[in-house]
Amino acid sequence: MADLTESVKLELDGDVAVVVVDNPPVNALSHHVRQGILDGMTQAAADPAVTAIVLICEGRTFIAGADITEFGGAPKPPSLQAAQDAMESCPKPVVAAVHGTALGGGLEVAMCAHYRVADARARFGLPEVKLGLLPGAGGTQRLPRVTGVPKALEMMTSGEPIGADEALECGLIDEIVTDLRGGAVAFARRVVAEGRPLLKIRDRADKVTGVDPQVFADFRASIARRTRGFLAPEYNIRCIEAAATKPFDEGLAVERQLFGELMSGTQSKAQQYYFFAEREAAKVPDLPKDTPVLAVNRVGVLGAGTMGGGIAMNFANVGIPVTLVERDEAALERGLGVIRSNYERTAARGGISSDDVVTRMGLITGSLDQGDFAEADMVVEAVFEDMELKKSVFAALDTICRPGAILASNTSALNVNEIASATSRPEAVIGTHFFSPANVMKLLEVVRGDATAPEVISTTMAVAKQIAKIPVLVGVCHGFVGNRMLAMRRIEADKMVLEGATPAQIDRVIFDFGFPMGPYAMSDLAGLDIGWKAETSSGSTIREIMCESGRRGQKNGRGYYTYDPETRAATPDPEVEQMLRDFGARQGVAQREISDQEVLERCLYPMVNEGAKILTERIAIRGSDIDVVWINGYGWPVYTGGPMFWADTVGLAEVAGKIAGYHDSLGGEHWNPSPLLARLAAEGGGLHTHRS
Ligand code: 3H9
Repeated sequence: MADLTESVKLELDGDVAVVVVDNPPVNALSHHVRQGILDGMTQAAADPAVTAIVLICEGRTFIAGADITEFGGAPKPPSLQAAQDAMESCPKPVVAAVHGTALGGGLEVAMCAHYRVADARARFGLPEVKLGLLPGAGGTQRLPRVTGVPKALEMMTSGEPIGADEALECGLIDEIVTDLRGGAVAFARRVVAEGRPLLKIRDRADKVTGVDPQVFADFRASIARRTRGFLAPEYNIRCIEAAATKPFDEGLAVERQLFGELMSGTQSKAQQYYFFAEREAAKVPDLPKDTPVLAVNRVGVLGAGTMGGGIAMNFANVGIPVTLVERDEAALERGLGVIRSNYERTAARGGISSDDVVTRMGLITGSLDQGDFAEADMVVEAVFEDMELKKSVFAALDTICRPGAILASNTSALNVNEIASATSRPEAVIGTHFFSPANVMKLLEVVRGDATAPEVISTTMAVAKQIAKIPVLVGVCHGFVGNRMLAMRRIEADKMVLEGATPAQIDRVIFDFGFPMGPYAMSDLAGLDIGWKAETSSGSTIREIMCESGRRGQKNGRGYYTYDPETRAATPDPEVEQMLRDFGARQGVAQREISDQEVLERCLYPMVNEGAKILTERIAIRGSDIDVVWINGYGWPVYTGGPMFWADTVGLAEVAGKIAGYHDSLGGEHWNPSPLLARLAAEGGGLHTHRS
């Protein structure tokens, strides 16, 4: 056995050399890994006692890709291609042995072996698209040569991995083995004994010859909606087109050119930043490392409405039994019915099996008695957003729940400290703000009260991960991070529709920026009459005049837009626009044409300003946490990095200058410039890197 570098060693198993990579946590292709693979291949090739070589990894996974932390720095030799060439051109059979995930550069390395074996749980993918990139180590040319064009298109534009069975079926691996190392060595010996050829994927052309160009056109059309605004999916497609139309080396040149373009652009910087931001958000700096994580084996959810039902599904999805309590039989039946039809719809689309539907429904027990929460380890309240109601609910939970249970509120804005004050155990109370639909949206704002105990925080963050959410820990203030910033956008949008902009113009600008929809389309979707009462409505706000004129949003086909009853297509409503202009005129607001640029600035800059205030008040731990909230909770386009990263890209001096200008010309507390923003702008600092 010999240590080749700090992370790679060479072992001998009889006549088979085993190159072992050990670079925790995910065996990324740091320069010493590349060096080790290159040296291992070279030495084994030169050793007359060696007949074949196995490349294998220690730890939880095969190589999970290039070392992203090295991106942006000066390239360190050797290149990945040098290591790959050493494998591919090795005169002895090279077998890659895969467990865990062979991702990105990891799969690209494996595809340079002559053969691949894997254990049954291994997964294979080229997720570079999620980092705003394309596989830049030959993956764009090799994958389609193995899988064929349609599968390569799907894998590379989605970034989603495939399992070992599928990899075997499409020829990406040659065998599934149970004992990975033993199986790989035995496979290598068989290759030698049977005199099998040294297969090079680069030499294959069978699956990329004669591909109908229409395949690409159809595929582009099929992903247009979900990839709107992103550069990387199109660049990946162009590389696969090159694989189907050019010799290998020319295709490689196209790959290199397009990889370089993406790497130097802002989208990939934003998406790489986001990759680490999401992982950072899970870390709570002031929690001692040894803070226990409590067991959560049974959960209670109060309220079987849209939110409560969605929340219950999250737990059932990962096998945690849920007691779902409602006030009356009809509401409970309705809630359970919605859950069942959600599951059935997913099953009909092939997302889960019909057995899964039965299992998951079996994990959700409906009840009309809150006393059934007595055994729960965690109860999530999802009742109407009203402080008195929430306090009475928590007072009751305090008497019902066992000591040590976590009492969580799904409030989207209210003061968690005040809610906790209704109990004798404020240390057990925490906010868990799910986003709608709660079974789909990834974000979970975890709201820490003044008294919330460390183990309640650590457990809630861990449970969030267990139910596949992206948790971000925030502090108490009205609306927390997300809704507090959203309110700033709304103030300015509502002012602009009285000054002469239309809801459709504002929505278009926000949509073109990359959001899935603008504020008025979003209001129509949510329903305009949430919290509106006819008896007390006095025609004094935009929402009141909209509701008073019978507009409820999508649900009755009339909101800021009119909706086609069949297709649900939205059309701007001239009556609404006139109504808003009249309302503005009654208030003495001068009308003028508002440019798209002004719409964008007045919608987004107050949010940036508020984000800076949130950081000053330590409501968010880091600027990057705010970006994680906005990308996952509100659809802020990830390729701009989120509001904090985006503001830094625009330039804080520019943003701060505009905010000061709008403050002077428009007034309003939300335009009061954040001193932090002004300071960072003056010092040349960044919001996305700021820690509070
Ligand atoms: C590429 O390969 C380009 C090539 O085509 C061309 C080159 C020329 N680098 O996610 P986790 C860290 S692009 C550096 O919590 P899990 C991560 O930050 C790459 N660090 O674990 C975290 O650190 P910390 C293509 C990395 O078990 C720790 O590892 N590959 C990298 O939930 C644990 O990560 C990808 O995009 C990396 N490549 O999931 C794969 N990957 O503990 C990216 C992870 O300090 N990685 N770290 O917070 C993943 O998808 C997941 O990490 C993985 C494990 C599924 C592997």
